[in-house]
Amino acid sequence: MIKKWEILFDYVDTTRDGIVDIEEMMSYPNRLVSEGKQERGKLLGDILSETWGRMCEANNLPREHASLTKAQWVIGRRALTKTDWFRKTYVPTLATIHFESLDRDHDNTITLDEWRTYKHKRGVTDDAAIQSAFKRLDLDGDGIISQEEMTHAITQFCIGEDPSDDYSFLYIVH
Ligand SMILES: [Ca+2]
Ligand SMILES: [Ca+2]
Repeated sequence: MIKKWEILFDYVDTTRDGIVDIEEMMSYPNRLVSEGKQERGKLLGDILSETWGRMCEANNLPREHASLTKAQWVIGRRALTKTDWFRKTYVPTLATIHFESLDRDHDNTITLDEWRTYKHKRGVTDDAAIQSAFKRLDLDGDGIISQEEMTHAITQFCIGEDPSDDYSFLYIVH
């Protein structure tokens, strides 16, 4: 449980200084807005602001505290997973937005090429790893990732307790 939250921390900590600040946390919704997706950016921004506030509170910090260390981040994520809000609001919203942003041609499926484009942007270049991750996501083996398959992966990552059904590879950066 702790390991996957550390992986997510490294994913969000783009400056690699061992601290996630509020700007890094909000960079994804801000990017959506700058790409013209105002509505999606606003929705995700609201969700991540609430996430940030709750993670700060779990560390006895004010909601608007500007940065979290990795240890504080793990405490915050563990507290979040115990809440209904996380299961019912955060997880489905994140899954939908993540799916939409990977589905670049908007045909409601994610192809291997779309998955590869996403991983390349995150600095992953090992094509065997990219393909094996794609196969893990493609539960029914039809060669594409559906919205349901992505939602399963994000849900398992966020709230799954089964270590044999681990989706940390979604967020591994190299
Ligand atoms: Ca597509
Ligand atoms: Ca599939």
